[in-house]
Amino acid sequence: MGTAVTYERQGQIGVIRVNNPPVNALSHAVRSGIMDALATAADDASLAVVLACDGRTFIAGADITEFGKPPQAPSLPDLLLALDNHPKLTIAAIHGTALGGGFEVALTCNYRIALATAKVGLPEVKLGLLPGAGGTQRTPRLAGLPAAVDLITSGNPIAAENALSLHLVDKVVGENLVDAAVAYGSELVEQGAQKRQASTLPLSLTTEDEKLIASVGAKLLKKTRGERAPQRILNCLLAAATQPFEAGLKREREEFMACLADPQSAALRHMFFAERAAGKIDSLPKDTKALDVASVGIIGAGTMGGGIAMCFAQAGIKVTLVDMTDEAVKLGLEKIAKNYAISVKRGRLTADQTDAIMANMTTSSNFNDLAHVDMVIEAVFENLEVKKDVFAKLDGICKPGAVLASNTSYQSIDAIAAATTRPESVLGMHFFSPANVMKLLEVVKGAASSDTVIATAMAVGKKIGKVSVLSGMCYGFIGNRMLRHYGREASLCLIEGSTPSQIDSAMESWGMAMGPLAVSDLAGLDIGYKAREQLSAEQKGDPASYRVADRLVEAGRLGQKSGAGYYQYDPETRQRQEDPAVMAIVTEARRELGITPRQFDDEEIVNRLTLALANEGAKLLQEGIAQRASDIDVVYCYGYGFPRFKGGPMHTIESMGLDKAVTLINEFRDQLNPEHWQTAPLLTNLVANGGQLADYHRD
Ligand code: 3H9
Repeated sequence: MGTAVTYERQGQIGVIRVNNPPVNALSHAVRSGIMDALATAADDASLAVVLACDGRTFIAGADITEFGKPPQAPSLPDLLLALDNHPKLTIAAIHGTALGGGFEVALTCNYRIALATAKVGLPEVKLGLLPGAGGTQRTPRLAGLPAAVDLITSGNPIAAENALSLHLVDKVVGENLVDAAVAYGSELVEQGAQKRQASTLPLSLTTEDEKLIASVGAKLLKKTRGERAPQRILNCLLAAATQPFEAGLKREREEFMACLADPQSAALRHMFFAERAAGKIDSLPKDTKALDVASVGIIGAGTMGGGIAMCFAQAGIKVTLVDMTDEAVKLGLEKIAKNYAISVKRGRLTADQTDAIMANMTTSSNFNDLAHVDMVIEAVFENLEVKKDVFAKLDGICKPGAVLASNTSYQSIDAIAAATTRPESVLGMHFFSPANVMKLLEVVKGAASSDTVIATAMAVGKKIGKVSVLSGMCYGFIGNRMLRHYGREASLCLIEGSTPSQIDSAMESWGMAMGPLAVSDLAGLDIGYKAREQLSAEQKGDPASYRVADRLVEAGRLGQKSGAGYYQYDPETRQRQEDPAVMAIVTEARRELGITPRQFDDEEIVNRLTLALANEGAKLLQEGIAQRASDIDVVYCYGYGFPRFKGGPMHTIESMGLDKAVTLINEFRDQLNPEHWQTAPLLTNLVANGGQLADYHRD
């Protein structure tokens, strides 16, 4: 049986225990161990069998690292066939999170008992998969089709009590789970309980169900922007309600295998591990301890500062929100309260919850009130001199050891740190707008930032629910440095012959949450315009890459805030519409620069924009600004609306083939602009040596 699974008798009850840290995933050793234990239990004198797990959780699913490798018998479906046909009563004892294949194991048992703190769910859709071991067939038979549709297409786990009310769990206990499960088993035996197989429960399709499946399908098509697993899940659920169990199971297997072979699932599985890898900092000594952060000061009560304050207050950390005047902090706080009022109205939070969050916030217009906080995050105007002044002031006020962070998007952390006498305490914590919604946090390491300060920022990021990625110091850090190249190519595609709607639609159909020009309109075209005003002609680069944007601003088209930018916006719905006036501006800019427009196809747009990102990403990787390629993917998927089902820009080129990516980049270099398209040496080297971005580590 090995060490991953053990079997023992407690009186008349056999107890199978899985012990496969950290999450008891169904690796080959676990599958074969359970299979052996079931065989032992079938032949001994036990009257019922409890399946329980050691450690922090019940089985949290198939072992994701095994996907894509040659299958090893027994497969999970084979194991579940043996479990379903087992001669004894079977009882799953659930604690922690019974997820995916783990919950499918539990659903195949005859009875389920759970700790009140446990959660159950079928999160496969988040990996571009579907429950492939009977989950799509057993769940609707136990809980009904509407509940199954919700559980499996959302992938979100539900609490034990909720599962109880949906008949997915039979009993909930507060403590001593395994003892309670053994007692439950004895009770069932005494009562003469029969084996109860979800597979034999009846299920039919009502007209209401049919309507539900059609409407959920339509909604998901729009929401998931091209993900295929949700539709495949609905196919399986439809089969569950219209076909015998065996036929439904066969359909599920076919759809599961199709998902597994789909590059979307490979990308989503890549993202699963990428998110977890991002939290690990290779250069930090193992014993580095993060400081406790119980209180934080946020400087700047504008949109950004307010959003950051919300993140901390929601995580139970005391916030002091500071701005120059009482009026500014009052306005900031009102805006926060308004945001929470909307959340209450939409049912996302209760009034009591928002009161508790607001109670974590105090405001001040006096920097001296930051004397005792554990961490300060500066979110003032994006100007180096202003930021240096703030940090010099903080240096005189804050207690020794306080972490001093800047939310700058571009400025040098080293220059900011040099304004203090404690550069080791200074680093960047770059949030993305709206800060209370966007998951990404770039933690920017300055030359002097200490290990403790870096570890603290990463730990705090996790505590406030962000996915944190470490970036080294360069202009724009990981995300915005790459974005310049993406934005440049979008502008060049426009002036060379495309249209705003073709560019945005091409990128959106490919999977981006929003096309690049629509994003510029949302952010405000005046921001880039003002930034360019500070630059020399040389720094601004190729005029073709900003001429149209300049002319739009000069025509008063600042983006959504002025009702028009690259598009015209409906004042009520904010729906974008093409505007002939924009194409007149584009035509004039082409004439000024002597550009003859040409036909564009969507593929060129997608290739130019994604390869511009990835090529710069490879340079960041080689320079050591990013720790690993997958960190860059996390930055783009969580901060810039890159589709997770494409796995980020680096995974995109890895999966298209680095040789093909380099060939295209070289073609762009030769045909478009050698300065814009300097092929990253790392990519050329990897192609020459047959290497992979995923394996690249800078020495
Ligand atoms: C499936 O079941 C398909 C079946 O329907 C059909 C098959 C035929 N496999 O997240 P954490 C690792 S699909 C391998 O930091 P937490 C994880 O990488 C699967 N490894 O902990 C990390 O490693 P490291 C459906 C896994 O406490 C470590 O465990 N199930 C797996 O914050 C700790 O993870 C899911 O999708 C796995 N299944 O959260 C559940 N899971 O330390 C996926 C975790 O080296 N898992 N690891 O970085 C989760 O959602 C969370 O891990 C969980 C714990 C909530 C369980």
